[in-house]
Amino acid sequence: MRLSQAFQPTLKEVPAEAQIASHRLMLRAGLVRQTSSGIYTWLPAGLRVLRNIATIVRQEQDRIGGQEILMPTVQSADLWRRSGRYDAYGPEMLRLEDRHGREMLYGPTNEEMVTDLFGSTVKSYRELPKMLYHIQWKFRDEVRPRFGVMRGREFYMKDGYSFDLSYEDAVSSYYRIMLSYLKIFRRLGVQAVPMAADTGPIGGELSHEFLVLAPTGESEVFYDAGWDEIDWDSIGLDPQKEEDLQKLREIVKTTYSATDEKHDLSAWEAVPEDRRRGGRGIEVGHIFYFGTKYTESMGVEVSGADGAPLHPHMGSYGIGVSRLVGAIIEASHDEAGIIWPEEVAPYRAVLLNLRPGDELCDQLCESIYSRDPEGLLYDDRSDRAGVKFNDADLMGHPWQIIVGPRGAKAGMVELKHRASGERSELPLDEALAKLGLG
Ligand code: 5CA
Repeated sequence: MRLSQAFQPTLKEVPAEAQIASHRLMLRAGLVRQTSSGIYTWLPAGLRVLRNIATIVRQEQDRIGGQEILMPTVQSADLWRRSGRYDAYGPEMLRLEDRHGREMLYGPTNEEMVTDLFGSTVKSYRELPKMLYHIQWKFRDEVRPRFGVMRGREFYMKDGYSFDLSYEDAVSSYYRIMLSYLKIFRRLGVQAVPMAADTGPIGGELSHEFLVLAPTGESEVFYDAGWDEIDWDSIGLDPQKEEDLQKLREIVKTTYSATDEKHDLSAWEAVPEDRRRGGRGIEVGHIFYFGTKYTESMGVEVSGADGAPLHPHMGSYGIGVSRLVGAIIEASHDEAGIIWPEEVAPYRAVLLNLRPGDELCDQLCESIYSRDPEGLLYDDRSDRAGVKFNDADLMGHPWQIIVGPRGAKAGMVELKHRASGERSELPLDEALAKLGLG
């Protein structure tokens, strides 16, 4: 994309309403615009990040047997009356009425809808287990929407739902998802620690939140340094192997972690002092095992192996996809702007033409840009070099390819790695090879 043509309205001034870094940076870098309290339009660069996150989530869910569906945002109140949650949910639910006077709502989550779908489709134990998920907009009329997309009213969530025949199978599904989540967050370039949690309006008896450490997080967190030492990508645990899920359960049991709500002082004191870590955290995911809560209340059963009907055991598993955009920035930025992890960045590299109009600079830039016009952002604007450097740092693409008249003459470009700040002057071929554009 040529920046001269891009719809990416960067702002020089820090917007007054933005209290935390990620909110400020998202507005300044032109990722989102607020349309009303807690509701945002996603601009092209922001949408690219949102999609990149969703793609990683999708790949990892599919890898463990998840099947993607897409349920609607608008639901009927009757569905929620069947589970008893229509009245219980309270003022966070946006209630609507259609032209026939039928009560509807904008879905804050989808347990009822997916349970009904499952119940009307699956009849026999032979068809279990099943894991369905979708990535869809949700609405919760939060009392205090704040921090930009972090606590919005309309937000994008991956919600997944598992159906198993027994408690044991359902708990395996739960830990399979937990392992998948740990891999997802690792791929997204953030460190997220699972912490035992309350189940709130979703219900159930087993629940963990995943928290990304950041000083502006809404919860206080306490955890054993062990969580920082595990690389979930290379740990070699296979979510499809029961014995590996057991190993994960052992890690969870023996490596302390808790938010302030669940903090256990005596367990904390058993953690050696030099291994105690604390701070604040942003909840980017939340998983629940709630057994037969919905299958019983909504009258969903399948025939068991012995012919007797049984209520499948369920769990539900959320990831805050839009919140993650903010959380990743909270965890990865500096004074100058955003530092995108490679896999989520809107563009892998930005190409800076320091002297548009100079024949050599233009030629060199065009030849680089033509190798990957989809994956490169080409700053071909006629602005001063300083403006381009500042915008490049603000937008935070992992690499900057800098082309100036002196280098262009010698067939050299400068590469800047945004995260480390390292700069190197390289022959064009070498620079391209390093970025996989050779
Ligand atoms: N049905 C369950 C699991 S699918 C559920 O709704 N869980 S939840 O309430 O914990 O939400 C899942 C995730 O959505 C949270 O971990 C959080 O990352 C994100 N989320 C929740 N509320 C908001 C909000 N107001 N703005 C942005 N993200 C949110």
